[in-house]
Amino acid sequence: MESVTAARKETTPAVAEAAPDATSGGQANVPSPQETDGFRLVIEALKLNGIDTIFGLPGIPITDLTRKAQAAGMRVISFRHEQNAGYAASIAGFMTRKPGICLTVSAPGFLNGLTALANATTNCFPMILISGSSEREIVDLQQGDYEEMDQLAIARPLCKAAFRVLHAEDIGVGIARAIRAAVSGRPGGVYLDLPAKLFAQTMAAEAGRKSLIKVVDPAPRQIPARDAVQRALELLKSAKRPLILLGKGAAYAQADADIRALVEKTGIPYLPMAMAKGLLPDTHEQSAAAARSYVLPEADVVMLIGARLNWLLSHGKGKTWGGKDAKAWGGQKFIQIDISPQEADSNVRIDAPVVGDVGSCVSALLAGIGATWAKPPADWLNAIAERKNKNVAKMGETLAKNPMPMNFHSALNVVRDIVKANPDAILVNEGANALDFTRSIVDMYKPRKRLDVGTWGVMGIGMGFSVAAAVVSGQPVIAIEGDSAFGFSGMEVETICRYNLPVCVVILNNNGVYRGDEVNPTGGRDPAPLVFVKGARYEKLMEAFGGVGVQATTPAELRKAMEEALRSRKPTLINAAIDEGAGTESGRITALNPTAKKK
Ligand code: ADP
Ligand code: TZD
Repeated sequence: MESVTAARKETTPAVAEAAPDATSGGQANVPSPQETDGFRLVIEALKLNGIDTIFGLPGIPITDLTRKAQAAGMRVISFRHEQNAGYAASIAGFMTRKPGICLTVSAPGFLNGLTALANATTNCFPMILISGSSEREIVDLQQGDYEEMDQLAIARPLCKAAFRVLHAEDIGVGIARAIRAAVSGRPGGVYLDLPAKLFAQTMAAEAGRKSLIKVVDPAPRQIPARDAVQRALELLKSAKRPLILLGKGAAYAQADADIRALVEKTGIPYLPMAMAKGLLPDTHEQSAAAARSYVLPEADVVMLIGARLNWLLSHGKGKTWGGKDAKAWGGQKFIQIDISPQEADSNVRIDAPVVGDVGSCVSALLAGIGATWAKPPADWLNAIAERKNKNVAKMGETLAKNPMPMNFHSALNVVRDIVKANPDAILVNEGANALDFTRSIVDMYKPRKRLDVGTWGVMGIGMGFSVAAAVVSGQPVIAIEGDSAFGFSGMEVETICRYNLPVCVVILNNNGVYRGDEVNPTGGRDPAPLVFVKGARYEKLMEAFGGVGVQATTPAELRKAMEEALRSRKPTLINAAIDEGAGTESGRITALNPTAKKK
């Protein structure tokens, strides 16, 4: 950093004078008591709005911002790569309904954070990526500044809104706009560009204080129209085989008691999407999760609550829904509760859109169903129960097997028990097989306890999500990771150790992407593209930073190590050796994988 800093001062003396290097410790530019500066105003604006944590990675021009934020009592969690800080911010946003803040340096740091910003927008997680940026005059004339990049233009298409603040007196408005954009309506990612010069700008302290905005009602309730609610209730009442689908929008809304009441009072079977698991306990008798492939094609009226009919639901049509071919409509009628008025009809016709926030919509529906609602026909419920019992029994048999080496089932049978015994623990999950099997095998008991790859199926969320989950909730975190998935963020085990977070990482290690038994068909020396070093000792990575590393080759060893991790709350990494032939290509989404026609 020294040499870069020196070079920057040399080439841009005027800038260096006006805005002393942010990494110098800030001594050169301490405002007088009557004055404030850009650094302080950013911090005060965030604090004023109840934002108490920053996830980021320091460097020019935001180094001093991280120091001063910590000095001002904020929690500043420093990562080893901005992408992980970004994922942390986004999931903190999901968990708290306050925008998670990711703070990065200019150009490369900004770009590293951008994947997480785009992912947050895709998943409807509220987040603000705040990046320092280089000098506008030089960037705009493309004169070759240190880390030169037109960041605002690049961020804009990947987020809900993007803003830049040039003057200290506008910081209050800039942060207020960013907060509103992130959390109101459909939540999403927001970019806030803060050029280096802004931080050192000074202004009168009193005027600065007055310029800040405490956002009133940042995510206003959106009450659904009465006729929309009525239309939905009538359609629901007419159903012979109704089904409720709960999505992560329902989990986000934190309307847990009303959602449960709606499901239970109507008696309608429900399916939780992955991150809606636990909204009602997965063991709930109305859960149709174990009969998913039966209920989707058979249902006649489906009520979506905070879930989109995207690829994860086969776009609401095709064979999954009983359609004759891949694109054919299965004949279901849909009710869709969503805060976004544009969501309805995105894939199939929505007969009863209810636009509003989940909390307001569900309470309006509850008021409408009253005390006399007839439960769904018994033959529908019985048919589901029959399938469910059969599948649960079959799964029980598979889980009870004890093959050597372990497979996904025998390892996840342990995880299932540990989560059952620790229902407050947060489960982070990524991989392909490691994801799909965990989702179906490990029951969740409480809302917002399962955090995973979401709408994009993105690898790399693991350690960022784990850090944020532990920091935000104070609860233990269990991260179930494919060995490939873990590699995307593995260096953050240092972060986990540094902050001494109660995170237990379990790597389901099958020596590669999807599985580890492929060979190079040419017989050449390079390994096949999907395989890794055999028997890699990932647990040593955790030991390197003072955490606990365990290699587990049997379910008993895995159980012992997980129990100990949860008891001790020490950063722990368990390297669970899984049969390298156990996985399938792309897990459950093999069909999306274009392959050459077999001869
Ligand atoms: P899943 O992947 O679980 O199916 P999606 O991410 O596809 O869920 O869908 C979430 C939906 O929830 C989005 O369409 C989003 O607009 C909606 N949503 C998010 N927050 C709220 C809220 N507070 N009230 C209503 N809808 C919401
Ligand atoms: N890169 C990114 C950012 N996201 C992705 N989803 C992928 C690549 C492709 N991909 C998957 O969809 S799953 C996966 C990759 C690389 C890893 C699967 O291997 P794993 O899990 O070891 O994590 P299993 O249990 O062996 O299947």
